Amino acid sequence: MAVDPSEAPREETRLPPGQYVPRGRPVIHYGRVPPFRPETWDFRVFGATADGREHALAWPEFAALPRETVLADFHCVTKFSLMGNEWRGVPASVVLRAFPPAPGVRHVMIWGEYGYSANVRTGDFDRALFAMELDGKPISADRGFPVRAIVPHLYAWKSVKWVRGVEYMIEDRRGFWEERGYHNIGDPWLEQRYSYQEEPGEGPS
Ligand SMILES: Nc1nc2c(c(=O)[nH]1)N[C@H]1C(S)=C(S)[C@@H](COP(=O)(O)O)O[C@H]1N2
Ligand SMILES: [Mo]
Repeated sequence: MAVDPSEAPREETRLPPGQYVPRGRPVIHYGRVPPFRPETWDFRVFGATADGREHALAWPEFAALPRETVLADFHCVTKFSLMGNEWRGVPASVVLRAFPPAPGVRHVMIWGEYGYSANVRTGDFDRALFAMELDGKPISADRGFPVRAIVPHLYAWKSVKWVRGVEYMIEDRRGFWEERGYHNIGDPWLEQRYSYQEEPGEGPS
């Protein structure tokens, strides 16, 4: 499926409050870029699965899942935005259908290498993509090769690079940056940047 960027609304109207378009295309993450070892790489689906079991997909199995293309902007909470990225990969909805969560699951923890994590509500997860390509090429190592999550409608710290799996959760729990003072939901259009802005019910108690 090809995406025509000229059909998207203009950049100015796509910029959430407080964000700017930087020169260049910043790369940022906490810690080091992990190596990719296809023989040992797997994608785990665990926690409250419908069948009560943990599932693991080896690299060839994950890479064979159906892919889609998504044109999405990318908003870092430090206020830069990367506009008009064409991501291609496995929709999270494909993972949800292949390995359904148990009834009662309302949250998903997306796990990356080295224990990086981000929590999202299942409704937000359903709109995410496990991207393997950016603008027609495999994602570069520093942007998350071989697989990164893209949660296009939430701040970019939720878009976990070097993804290794998802955990279905009945109770909400904070991920890496959410534990360190960032908003549990992180909607850039509502400027949900910090945990002190959370309304009752928006975060785990
Ligand atoms: N595994 C992992 N993923 C991560 C991060 C990280 O530190 N580790 N940083 C997040 C943050 S804060 C941002 S803004 C984006 C940056 O993505 P980019 O380097 O492709 O611009 O990655 C997100 N994904
Ligand atoms: Mo960020």
